[in-house]
Amino acid sequence: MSEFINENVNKTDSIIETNTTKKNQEYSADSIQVLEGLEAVRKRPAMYIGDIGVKGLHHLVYEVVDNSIDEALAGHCKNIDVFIRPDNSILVKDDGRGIPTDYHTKEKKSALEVVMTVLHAGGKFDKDSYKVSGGLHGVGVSCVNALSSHMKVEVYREGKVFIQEYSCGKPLYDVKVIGETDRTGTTTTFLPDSSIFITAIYQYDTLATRLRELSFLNKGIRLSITDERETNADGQHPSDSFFSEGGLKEFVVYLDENREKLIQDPIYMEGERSNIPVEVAMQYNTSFNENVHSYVNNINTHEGGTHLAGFRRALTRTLKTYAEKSGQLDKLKFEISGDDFREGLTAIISVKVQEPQFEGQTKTKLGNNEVMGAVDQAVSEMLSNYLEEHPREARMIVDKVILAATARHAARKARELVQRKNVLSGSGLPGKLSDCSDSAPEGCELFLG
Ligand code: 0RA
Repeated sequence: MSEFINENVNKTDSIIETNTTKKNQEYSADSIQVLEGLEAVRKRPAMYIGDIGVKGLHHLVYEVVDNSIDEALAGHCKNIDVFIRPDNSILVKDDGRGIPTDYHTKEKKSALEVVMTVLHAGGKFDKDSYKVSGGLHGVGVSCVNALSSHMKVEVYREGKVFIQEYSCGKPLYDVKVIGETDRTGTTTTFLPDSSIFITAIYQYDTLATRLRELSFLNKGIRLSITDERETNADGQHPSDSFFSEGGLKEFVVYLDENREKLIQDPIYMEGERSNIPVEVAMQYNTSFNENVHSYVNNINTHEGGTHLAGFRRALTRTLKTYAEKSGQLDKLKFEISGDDFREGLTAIISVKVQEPQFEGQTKTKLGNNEVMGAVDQAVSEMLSNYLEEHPREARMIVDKVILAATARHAARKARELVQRKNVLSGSGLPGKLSDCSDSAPEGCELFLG
């Protein structure tokens, strides 16, 4: 984020300089600001899209698709189609309202051109729109434009087809009307600049996997991908279409496809707490692994954060309270730990946060404190309702938790026994530790713990 702040400071400096040195003040300031912005992206692309390798190359597609997802989340778009063209350029087509094309008085150009050529101009026209999607770097489509040797946008809107093309982010001509139409939407084509990216080849599976994930995270949107570089035996291009009606519930079923499930259907909730949309699905299987994924604004938060903490807290507390009430814990001689509640658990937590604070090494850890309570509340309510309404399943889950706790307890006992034996016999340990077992077994135990 600090890069962006520096970027803006530089921009302001250059505007001030321009205003005091150039005659045609306003125009120069405007155009310099635009050019400087996109030049900065070309000069230091990694700062904006992460890297210039395979990841960055694919990030360009996600950035464009994210804009269409936003339009879909606002309720105006149902279909997003991605095509890998024979020359490794990418075409993204949506059936939204179309990017506005009206004249933008402040920038003295079409709104469409502003969106395509000004850094961070994405959401300017629709302040009230529900805009939470957006890549990890949230840089907008103008960055993709800056890093493309050629880009073209077609807008279907108000009965007309508008078009503009660019080279390395610079418009080749003003926005123009090239025909009439009875549909609405936006179609964007771009060819990543081969002088910037280390690789130019798109991976079908990588894009397909992300589009599948997006379809689960945003139920009701149809996303498709077609690879025009290949032709099957039947003369068709390889293609996949993703659509999820059940959202995260289906995501969890998909993830657990090859595992034996403990309960028949995933536990699922969708709702809003303190203005934060929260969606959670969870399923227990017979394995011992924890498989919990969390998302913020469609971004996988690998490092977790407050939303995950809220989920864990609610899970532990709600299950524990239920288990205690049910009497199933009465004979248990030891404490259940948080980990025990997550053995064999597959879960997805997805929240949409208006101003996410991303922290951590890879900026994939949510920092917003208010999200913890929202998720905690939502999950507590969902889970306690579920447990009350599904006593048979509830019993199986508690049994599974007790099994995990018992196994953990037994493993610990066994380990302690082996260590104690080793310490007392003085065998199998290097000199220093063996010596210490004679003089201070207590301290040694602690040390070996
Ligand atoms: C802001 C306002 C409006 C549409 C969009 C953004 C929009 C942007 C993109 C980017 C890709 N596809 C898109 N579709 C729509 C329209 C506002 C209005 O019509 O009143």
